[in-house]
Amino acid sequence: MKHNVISVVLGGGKGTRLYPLTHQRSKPAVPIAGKYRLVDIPISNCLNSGYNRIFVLTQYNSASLNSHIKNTYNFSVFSKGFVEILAAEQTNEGEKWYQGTADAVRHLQRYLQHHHYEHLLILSGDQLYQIDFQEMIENHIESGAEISIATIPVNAKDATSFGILKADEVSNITSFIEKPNNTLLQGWESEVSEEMKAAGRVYLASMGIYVFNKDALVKLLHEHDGMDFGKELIPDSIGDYKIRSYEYRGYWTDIGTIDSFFEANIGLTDDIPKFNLFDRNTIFSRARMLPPSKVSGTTLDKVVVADGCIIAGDTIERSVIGIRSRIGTGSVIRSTYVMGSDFYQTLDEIEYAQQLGIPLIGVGERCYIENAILDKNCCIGNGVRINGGKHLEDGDYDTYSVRDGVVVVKKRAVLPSGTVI
Ligand code: ADQ
Ligand code: ADP
Repeated sequence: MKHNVISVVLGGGKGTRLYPLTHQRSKPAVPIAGKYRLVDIPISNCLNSGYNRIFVLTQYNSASLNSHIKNTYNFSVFSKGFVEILAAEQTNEGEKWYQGTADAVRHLQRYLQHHHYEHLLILSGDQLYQIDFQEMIENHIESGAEISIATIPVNAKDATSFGILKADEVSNITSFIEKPNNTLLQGWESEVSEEMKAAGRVYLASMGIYVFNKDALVKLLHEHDGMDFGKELIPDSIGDYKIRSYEYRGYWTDIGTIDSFFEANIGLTDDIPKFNLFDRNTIFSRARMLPPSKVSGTTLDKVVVADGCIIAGDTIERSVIGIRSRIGTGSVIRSTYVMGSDFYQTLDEIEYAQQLGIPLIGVGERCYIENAILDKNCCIGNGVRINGGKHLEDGDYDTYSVRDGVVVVKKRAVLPSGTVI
């Protein structure tokens, strides 16, 4: 490998915008596309780019994230590769959580001292994209930059959720503003391609993906006591460091909210999805040795089905069906992400639950489910009707939440037969 890179995945945001999916797990552990977890995306991008020394910084020392990383990313003894989780509470400096993204990397420096590297690649843990980081780092080195930020044009509506920047004709960043409100946006337009202009995407947004030269990072973190890259360190370093915009042209989406998480998952069922799972680049995840999925009497249209499912429903359309899902006879599922379950019930357990009238794990018989996310291990009884959509107001209830019209049934929730949402 010609570049000497260590990658850092920032996986520790509070994840409040992904509640209730983040109620019982850390954000990087949220299951995506029926069989992966969010953290697999940035890690796979690193591995596919040839960078195999990776730290994952998280606030929660989540057992499920730890076991996922431990069981998935095992390198051979001949490799120097590692994927290591550093949880905020494990540090000796104090009980305090990381105060922000820069603070998290500041804590990491202690561990980095033991490693030889020239560039630090800093990534978000909640984005869906496929990027060749080698090309980005090549570009960074050739340009003589000290810091590079991956950027993408966005429209005015989205611009308020991102760091927005301006760059000169040779892509050196000249100004940066973090999440400007509408009134501040004027004057932040950039020269973009005709295609982007036609789509109204005239603001150059930071993708929250940074390449730092080691020396520049050490100096920056030493000179500035800011806690956050986007809010403080990047805007503060303009003029003092050579910072470059690396404009990315592929598909990229921030999946920080339920709405964007839902769209990203359902989007996988398109004929040619923007995020292509069926690509030469592997998306790595846990090898589970599950049996193949079994389907009987079901009409499936635009459906992504993971391993180990037992499907006997009537119709499933534009949906993602996750590992070990059970779907009962006569059920109809539309525009829904069923995450699946962590384990199978045995035939004895099934018989016992049926005797007591307790819904089984999975979706029961004759259900109608539309515009929903069913978290793992949900027990949906018979004849349950979930009709998500914009007519529903946002809210939080015992067994489910509604966000932007999407009904999110909580992990392990039991919806008795006949429930209507
Ligand atoms: P946000 O995504 O809103 O904006 P932030 O909340 O700092 O910024 O999260 C960035 C990443 O770091 C996320 O993956 C998050 O989970 C993680 N993270 C947040 N706080 C952390 C902490 N204390 N410890 C560890 N990890 C943490 C950022 C930039 C914007 C840019 C967008 C692009 O600030 O400029 O436009 O990313 O999505
Ligand atoms: P995944 O395939 O999503 O990584 P695992 O197969 O590792 O999930 O299982 C996830 C969790 O479910 C683990 O903590 C495991 O111990 C737990 N689990 C497995 N079988 C059962 C069971 N029969 N009852 C309760 N929990 C179980």
